Amino acid sequence: MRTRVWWLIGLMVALLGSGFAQTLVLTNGDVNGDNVVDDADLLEVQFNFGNSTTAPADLNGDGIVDDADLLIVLFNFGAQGAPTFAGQVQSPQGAFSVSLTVRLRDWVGSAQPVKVQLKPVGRESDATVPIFEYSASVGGTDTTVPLDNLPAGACTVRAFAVASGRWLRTQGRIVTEVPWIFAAPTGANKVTVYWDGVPGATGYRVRWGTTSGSYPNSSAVLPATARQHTVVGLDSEREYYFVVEAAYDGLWGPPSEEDSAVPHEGAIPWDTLDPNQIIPAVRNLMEPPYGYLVVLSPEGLLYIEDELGNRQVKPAPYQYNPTAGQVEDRQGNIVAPLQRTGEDAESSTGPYRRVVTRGTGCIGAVVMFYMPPPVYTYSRFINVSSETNRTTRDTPYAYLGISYGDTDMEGGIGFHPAGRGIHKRGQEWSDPEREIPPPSYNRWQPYLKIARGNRLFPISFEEIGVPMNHIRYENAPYGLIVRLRLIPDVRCAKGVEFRAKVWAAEFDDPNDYPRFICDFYGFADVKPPDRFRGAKTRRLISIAQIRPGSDGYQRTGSFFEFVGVGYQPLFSIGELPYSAYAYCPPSYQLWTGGISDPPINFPPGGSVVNATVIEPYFQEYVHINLRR
Ligand SMILES: [Ca+2]
Ligand SMILES: [Ca+2]
Repeated sequence: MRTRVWWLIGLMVALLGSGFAQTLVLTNGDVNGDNVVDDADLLEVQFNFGNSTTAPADLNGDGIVDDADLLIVLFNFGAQGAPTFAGQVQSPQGAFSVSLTVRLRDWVGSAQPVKVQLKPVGRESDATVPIFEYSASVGGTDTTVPLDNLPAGACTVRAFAVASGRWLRTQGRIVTEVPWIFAAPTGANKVTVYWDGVPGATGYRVRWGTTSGSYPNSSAVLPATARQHTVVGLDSEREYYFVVEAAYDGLWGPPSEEDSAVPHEGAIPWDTLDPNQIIPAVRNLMEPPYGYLVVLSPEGLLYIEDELGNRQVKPAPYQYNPTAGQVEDRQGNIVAPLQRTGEDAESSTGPYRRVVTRGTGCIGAVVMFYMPPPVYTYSRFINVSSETNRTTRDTPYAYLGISYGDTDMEGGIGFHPAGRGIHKRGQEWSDPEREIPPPSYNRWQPYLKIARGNRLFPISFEEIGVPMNHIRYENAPYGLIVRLRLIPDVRCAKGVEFRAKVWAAEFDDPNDYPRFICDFYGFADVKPPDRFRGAKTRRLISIAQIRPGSDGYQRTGSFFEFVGVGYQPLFSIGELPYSAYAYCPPSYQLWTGGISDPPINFPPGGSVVNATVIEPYFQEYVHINLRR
């Protein structure tokens, strides 16, 4: 008998559309369980020929060893199963699910216990990478085996019967879905689709249609490096629905979540990557179209225009790490802590202390804040303990936030004391590449962040070493008045506008607009909440404090006092020209008890967080005190 050795690759079926399925068929004929069908198995069948038995020599499970079993060996003669994986079996951990169909070939007996194991493609022999394992009961007909809690990526999957004898270990491949997509209109007749990569994927395709859930159109196969694709020739003002699929060598994974977009005149042409087209298109959406412009594009590029009209484009230098709750540079060095949702100032532990008012049913907000100067004559109103630069990096913030589903966006300003830069190797650097010193002055820095689930996301945040938008106190001895506005664009632009306008506070004259200092305008991609439902709007004053002490909060020595909401409590007691408004389409309304909880103290006596309410919901001033 000639010897043929070939790898059994499971039959893969990837159907276009919702009928996505893959099938692993385990090859029969290995009577002695050595993972090869050869002479030894043939001899076993011949030796037991005519016997009634439940032993593996009865390969097809009909209770007798006969011609049918002999044919199974002959038909599969020379076949060799896939090897075992190296590594330890571990519980699967991940966010993805794929269904696999498994079948025992040439089997009429009862269902048998089968194990399905998988490892990332290319790491099959790497013992340091764990094996994820699933158990199923499988017979001679197709059995669906759900593989839940998978990591993202392309995996080699191997299935084998738990009992020795009959079936070879069979190998196939699966690829999970694309974890995130975003479809943005980029012109009157086109939409650009962005996505996150699937580890190990060899290609992608974008599919679309005009009905949700149906995608009759498909792009060509796009390379493994592709992360965006522009679909052209679409009808203007018509809604299209998109999914992205990842492939491993022609095997297509399940479709991503769906996103939709409406091509329209005036859409921002992100796909051109041209600041001279993108910036004017964004300006066209602004009212009024002045001020510094810092635009965060869907793929994480910053488009910047300064007050002289100089334009530039560069990768967003920082990203938001939702797991750690901090802003990091691309090397993972810490820039600043940011807020994490879901923890209250009133809880006994938490990464920060804050005063928050929040409500549902609105999708945006405008709030006027008063920010005291760090020091005025001999009084200190803002203090960030210098030693915390290396540890907690506690620092004051004032910001607005909106969350819905797993998306959270936040825009505001954060205080950075003189001497703080990027935390790297136990030191403060302004620029880790050039290793120049951090700024020697106190400043506020605007930021705009979007987080979706635990995805690392680029952030619009002015670079510490490039101080164009550092808001300094040098011309504002009485403090700053900051007007924050955060609102998803409801005019089909599929974006969120964030604006911080800053004036120097004037002594005894709070009702005239004081001297204008700067205007920061951010624009980032986001999916506005479906018909504006389910959004939670919040406004906050906080000190980030990322390492709580044993008594629930750490007395770091930092404090932040006399910050006002719609109110200027320090040098000239009085209302600010605007107080607090929430945006509920189609218009703004006062931030009232109808939409929000009032601010509260922590502990109730207010020794750590003290909110003095002037008018409930939209006028107050706040002290947060972590003095030791
Ligand atoms: Ca064998
Ligand atoms: Ca038989």
